[in-house]
Amino acid sequence: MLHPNYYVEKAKQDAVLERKNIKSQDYNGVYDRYEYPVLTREHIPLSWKYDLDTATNPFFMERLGVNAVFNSGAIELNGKFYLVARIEGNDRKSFFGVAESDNPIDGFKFFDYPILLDDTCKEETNVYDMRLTQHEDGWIYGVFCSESKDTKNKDLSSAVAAAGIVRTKDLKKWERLPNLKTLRSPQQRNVVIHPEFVNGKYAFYTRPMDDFIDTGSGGGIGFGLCADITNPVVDEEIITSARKYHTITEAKNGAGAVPIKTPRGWIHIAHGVRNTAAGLRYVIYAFATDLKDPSKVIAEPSGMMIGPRGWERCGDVSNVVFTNGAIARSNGDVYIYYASSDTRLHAASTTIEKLMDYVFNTPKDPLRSVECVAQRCDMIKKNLEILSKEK
Ligand code: M1P
Repeated sequence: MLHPNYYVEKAKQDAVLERKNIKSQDYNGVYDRYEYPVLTREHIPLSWKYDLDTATNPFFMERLGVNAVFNSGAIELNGKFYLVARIEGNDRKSFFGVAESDNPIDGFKFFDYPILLDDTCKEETNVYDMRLTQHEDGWIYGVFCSESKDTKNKDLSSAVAAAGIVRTKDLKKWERLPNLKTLRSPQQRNVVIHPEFVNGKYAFYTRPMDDFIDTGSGGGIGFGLCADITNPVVDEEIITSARKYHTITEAKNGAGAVPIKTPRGWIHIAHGVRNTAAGLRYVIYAFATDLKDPSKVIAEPSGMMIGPRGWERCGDVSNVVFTNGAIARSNGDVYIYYASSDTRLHAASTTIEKLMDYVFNTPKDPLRSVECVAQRCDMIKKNLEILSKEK
């Protein structure tokens, strides 16, 4: 006999899991938002939080609570949709859970257990933000942030970020590989494996950083090649999408979803950060790189693609939208999974055709107010001519 509150909580959870998602009224022509998040802490199985034994938990208390479910890798496999979410316990430690659905926008249910990584990295304290790459070598790679205490620094909160790597064929059995070594960057976060070999080598998008929070001299999203994935080392990192003064990437940026291959180039959906009096503000932006040379930026639409709106602006780390997963379907549909304020995960839908139009036909940021106004006035002038003919 279970505690009566179990049935109450189970019914509440079933309602969340069975809730159908609907497109929101929010319009921009580039993508659609959805009314309900696709993953929240309400999606976490009760068996992950409560001791269901009434002898040891007579008050049906959460013993191992979960604070947030957010930044998720995403993949479509054998006709099903999978999210590998960052789950943060009440103890501040993050871990990964795989959620499965028959469709991309609702009904995601977690596997029975979270992912228990091989304990190969004894100094590692925290793990988060897995990117899932279906690589042409036949493996699915998961690259995530592996965080450890910086023992060389007296500051208690000083940490070191590195890129951890796992691989799997079925999202159930995960093999851990050594962490990536980047010979010229002391810290790494937001690392993504490119899905194809480049010059016969594995290609990594990196984010060179001098420090745990500040990227310092790190100039933007890096790109480097690695000959052996079982002993992963990147020597030279060149900058693809660079940080720029007075733009959405001024403070830092980082690769997000695995790049999407389109007839005109690789489309990247990344995050950009700027500083404000209210703290760091994270938005999502897009750019394209050359099909043959995925490090060469060939289109860079101005500004943000997704910014935190309405209730997305509030949460554990407010004013943040962040993506590390998207699914591009063979029928041309694209689902971008983005988290808001480090608290919950949302879906946005678009198509390859719309993304190409957005990335290649949206004007570039001219980087100065006066030129931005001139750019806008050109469009207004054309529009007024069109509208005058409508009368
Ligand atoms: O809190 C916002 C994000 O901060 C970090 O991203 P970045 O490395 O670009 O600063 C990550 O911890 C990420 O998980 C988090 O969402």
